[in-house]
Amino acid sequence: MSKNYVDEIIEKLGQKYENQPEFLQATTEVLDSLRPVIEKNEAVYKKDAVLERLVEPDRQIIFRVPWIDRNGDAHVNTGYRVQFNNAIGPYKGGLRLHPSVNISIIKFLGFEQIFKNSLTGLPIGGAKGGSDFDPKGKTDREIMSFCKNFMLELYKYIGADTDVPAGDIGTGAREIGYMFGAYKRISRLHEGVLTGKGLEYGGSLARTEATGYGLLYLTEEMLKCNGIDIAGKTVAVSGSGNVATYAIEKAQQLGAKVVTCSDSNGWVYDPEGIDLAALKEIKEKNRQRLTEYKKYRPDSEYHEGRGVWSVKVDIALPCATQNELRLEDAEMLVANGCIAVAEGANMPTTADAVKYLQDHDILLAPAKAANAGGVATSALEMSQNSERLNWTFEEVDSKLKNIMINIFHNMDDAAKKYGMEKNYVAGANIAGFEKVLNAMMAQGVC
Ligand code: NDP
Ligand code: 2IT
Repeated sequence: MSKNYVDEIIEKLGQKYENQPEFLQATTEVLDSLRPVIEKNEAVYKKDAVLERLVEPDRQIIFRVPWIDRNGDAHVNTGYRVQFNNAIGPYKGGLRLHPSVNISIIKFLGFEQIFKNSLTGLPIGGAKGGSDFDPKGKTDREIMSFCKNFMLELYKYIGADTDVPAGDIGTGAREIGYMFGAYKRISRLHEGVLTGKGLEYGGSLARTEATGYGLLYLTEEMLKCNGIDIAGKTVAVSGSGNVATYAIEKAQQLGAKVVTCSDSNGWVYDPEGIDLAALKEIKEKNRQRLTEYKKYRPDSEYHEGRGVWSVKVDIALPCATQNELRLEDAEMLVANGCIAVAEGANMPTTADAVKYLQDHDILLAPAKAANAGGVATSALEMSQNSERLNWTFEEVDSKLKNIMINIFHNMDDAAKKYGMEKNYVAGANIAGFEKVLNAMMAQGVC
């Protein structure tokens, strides 16, 4: 018997990109979920090479970024922008600045972004970019030098109706500001070419909070639909950046107690609940390490290394980076009675950990759905830029909440429709894919 179409593509990808493990991890999970959709009309999709076109980016731009340090010495990093798929709208996705960045990571993120953006219900395609530049410990001037030089090349490929980058790990309001300044100067256009902009020059209220808040809106809805109230629950959060901070804020507002957070050096356990004001001062204002936290909360514990998933909690919210929640962590969470995991970071759970959690009936909200609030609010920023108006915080926040509730129900319905009730991983992949598939089929082979 000849191999089915999905297996054929998974095998080809494995051969062609054996040195891109994160990209293979992301594509294998998605393609595996899409089997029931593809099988319905396999011959037609195969004839049109739908899956080949889905897994190969429209284009991958890789460029040199020189910058000058505080001593006047020049350095060079590699810049990336992978424009993956624009079937349903302009390319959209963040820029990651972290020394671990490589083409595999940018491709996995860009691929995931296609389905995430589709799930938002808004007209945005998938892309991702960034650089192996390390912003940690750099002065503002060094960051500025990098960002201006990064945009000196990137500007050629982006635009308000072409490709709209935004923040991600290592790229926050400061970096977006420097990049926007460079774009404006080069192009002479004051347009919505980036999202996550400052409020004074086209940014949207609630974009800073959106990913973390959205994560909690979706988690609350998922729990509610499974007969569970989030109020009173104990929560472990990893990370202490943009997503983690506002996940903690909203979890606390909803009456849950968050007892952990982390950075790449270590983690904090605060049994009385994380002091959010202290965390914001340490991370957002002072850009310091989490070792500082104990100065604000003497009764808390700081541990070097990994460990947030060893604490007994009801809910786990990984909000740092890919593959940070591994099989041994999943085993500890289950053993400690955890009921739900919702992914704030992109692909934070390894494939074997996903399987273990699902096999043990843990409610698992995948990143594509759970962290889509950030990019959804970016799309709302684009709308505001287009109409040259600013909406109130309440208006944006209530739209965000509706979007997250809709995403939950769309993935829940898709899982049920294909006989995989409560498999939200499959549900999100299918629901995100169906719209992109229909658009690709309607637009012909291109
Ligand atoms: P930030 O740069 O604001 O924060 C990242 C946090 O994760 C920091 O605490 C950082 O610690 C930690 N971290 C990063 N890399 C590693 C690593 N390799 N090992 C351990 N810890 C690490 O980024 P965001 O909060 O914006 O992003 C977090 C995650 O959420 C990412 O997966 C991102 O792709 C995803 N995401 C972000 C969105 C957004 O709108 N910002 C939207 C949707 C998803 P340290 O400071 O020590 O490096
Ligand atoms: O992973 C993500 O969705 C983001 N980093 C946000 C992208 C965006 O365009 O707001």
